[in-house]
Amino acid sequence: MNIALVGNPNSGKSSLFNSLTGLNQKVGNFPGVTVDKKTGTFVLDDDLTSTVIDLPGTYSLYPRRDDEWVAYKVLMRADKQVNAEVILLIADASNLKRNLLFCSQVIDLKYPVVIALTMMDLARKKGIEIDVAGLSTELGVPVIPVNPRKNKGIAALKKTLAQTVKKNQPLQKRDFINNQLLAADAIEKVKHVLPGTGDYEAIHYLINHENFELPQTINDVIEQAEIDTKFNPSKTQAEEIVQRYKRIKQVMQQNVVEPDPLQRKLFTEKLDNLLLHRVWGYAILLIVLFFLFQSIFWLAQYPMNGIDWSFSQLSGWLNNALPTVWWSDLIVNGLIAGLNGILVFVPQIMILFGLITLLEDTGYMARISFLSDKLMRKVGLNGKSVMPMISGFACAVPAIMTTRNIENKKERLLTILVTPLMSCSARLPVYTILIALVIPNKYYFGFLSVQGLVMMGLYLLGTVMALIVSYVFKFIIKLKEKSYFILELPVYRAPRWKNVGITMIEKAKIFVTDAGRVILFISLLLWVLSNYGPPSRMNAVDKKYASLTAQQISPAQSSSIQKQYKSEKLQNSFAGILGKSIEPVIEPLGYDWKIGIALITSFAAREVFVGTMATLYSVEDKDNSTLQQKMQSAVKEDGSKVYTLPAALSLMVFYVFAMQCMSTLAVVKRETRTWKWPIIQFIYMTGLAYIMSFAVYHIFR
Ligand SMILES: Nc1nc2c(ncn2[C@@H]2O[C@H](COP(=O)(O)OP(=O)(O)OP(=O)(O)O)[C@@H](O)[C@H]2O)c(=O)[nH]1
Ligand SMILES: [Mg+2]
Repeated sequence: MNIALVGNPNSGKSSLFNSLTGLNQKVGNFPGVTVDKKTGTFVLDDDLTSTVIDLPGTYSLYPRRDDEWVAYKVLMRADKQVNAEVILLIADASNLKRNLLFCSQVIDLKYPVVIALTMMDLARKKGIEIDVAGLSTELGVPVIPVNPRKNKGIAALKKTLAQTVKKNQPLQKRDFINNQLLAADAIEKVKHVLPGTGDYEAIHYLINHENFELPQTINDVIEQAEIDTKFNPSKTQAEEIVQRYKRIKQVMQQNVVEPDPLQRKLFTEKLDNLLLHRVWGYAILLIVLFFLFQSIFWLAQYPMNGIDWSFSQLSGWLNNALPTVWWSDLIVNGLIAGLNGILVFVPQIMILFGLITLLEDTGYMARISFLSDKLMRKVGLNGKSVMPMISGFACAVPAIMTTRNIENKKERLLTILVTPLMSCSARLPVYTILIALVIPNKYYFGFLSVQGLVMMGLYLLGTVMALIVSYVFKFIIKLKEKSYFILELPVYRAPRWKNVGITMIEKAKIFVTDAGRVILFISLLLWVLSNYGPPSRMNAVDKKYASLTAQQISPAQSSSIQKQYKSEKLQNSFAGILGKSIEPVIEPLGYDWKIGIALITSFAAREVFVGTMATLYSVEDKDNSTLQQKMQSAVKEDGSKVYTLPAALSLMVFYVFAMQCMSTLAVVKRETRTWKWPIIQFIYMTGLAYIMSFAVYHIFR
């Protein structure tokens, strides 16, 4: 049995989905969190297992955005993967009137329906009283109050669902409104070619038939019917809404007692007076963002140092314990170094995701959208672009998917194009290690960390560039469509700490497994590439040093010769040859061939940078020093330092702008349905990276 969960955005669908299935579908206090379908199963009754499908929120059956289309297609039986047999409708009791519009539309589609009434606690606070039994009689479907946040009412809901599923409840005869009145003749013609279609469903076929992949013959008949009956879609829609609200008004009058709207001021409204204030609102916003970044850097440093220290202990111990054979080198310098490179960033990623979840869960994210709409509009974006952009600080892939809730096509495209400029968590490791190399670890006033400020500067650089790029593209991309910004501001809610905790752990897991796999694979590959080379060249190096070490020398000389030997071997290895071959291109940016290797490996995914460095430096050097110490002492052939301030800054800037992520390109292709935009994105971002790094290197030199 398939049960589809539908309802208005932010009404608690995903929360209920989680309560039913025990899964952890993403929940957030922001309309438009779910943008795709997600399936789970649960035991409905002793002997009955059901599948539930969580869907994006929809305000009405007239979809405007891509995410609304997902739910609409399921409801119109036009989604081949989902066959919804029972509809679990979610209605927000604190906004009943608006929610009933959608409910009444779904009821008229003639599905077996059960309504779950969420937010009863909020409705009560607002002073709204609902006669649930009366409402159920009036609508002709079961209505069950639930609170998925507190897991209340779930048992009763399951029982009712089981009854509905089992007894195959006779469907309502009477429509909520008389749909026949809207376009009787046209409806009859549709029903003639699509037998078994309900009146209201027929209206939707008339309006949206091109989107349902119907056979051409049927499409032709429908189009002919429209012409013959002079069917006017927008007039029909408008009339339908008026009719529905008329009836909803009656239903509300009979079953709902609403307080005088002026009487009570909710906590949310009082708080919004401050947080959306013309001056204070923006000041608070800046402070919030400031603390967001400071805390990522500041809070995470302790666990990070701990992890780094443990790994250097571990590899020191292994170095002594393992016999000196080729695979011990692979384990210590390939595997362990690669693992260290992954795990050390887990604290920062967890903190970043935790804080973003907190912003979303409390409802403040929606206020950020609201406050920034004006600025965003100037550069061709929209207040709704802010949520994807801030999520882009974590990872561009899910962020680009959330752009589905932007109505305007051009604004959505611009948001997709610039979101990867927001510094994602994969860049964090690169920034962290480079900052530690060249920026002093000093504090102003005891808490303002200089390193933290530079970090913030990098994030800001990406953000400002995103706005500039959008502004430029706004003039280049020709796509005209009316733009509007409608975002429902959700009420403030206490964050659910469990949700925050789960998100943090989930994201850490995903990072360690997904990124980890890539990093480990590339680390190992790199270890091979940097230990082996064309035999002729490697042999020549071997020979040269064999004769050198044969001479009588002091131990100090011998160790320095050993180092030179290893370094020369690395240069002649496959990796070395690769890095050397791109050296001419990157030299103007201040990089050496080792950085060149890192740039090549991190074109698939940026996370690989640190692992690459770890592998490259450990091939040359076998001391137990940390990667940072090794990089610190790295020198070029002429003896000058590799990681000077200009070179490191230039490299940071390169990582701010360059498009080095296959997954992002793939998701952009999927969302824009063409290769054109990912290709443009790749070219403009990489070009920008090159030019900006060049400029930075030459300014600071
Ligand atoms: N007070 C209260 N809050 C609730 C209740 N049900 C859900 N919430 C909260 O409402 C917010 C939205 O919940 P979601 O489950 O993400 O809503 P959704 O319908 O899936 O939203 P979209 O995916 O954006 O359409 C979350 O902050 C929940 O914790 C309820 O019964 N009472
Ligand atoms: Mg959801």
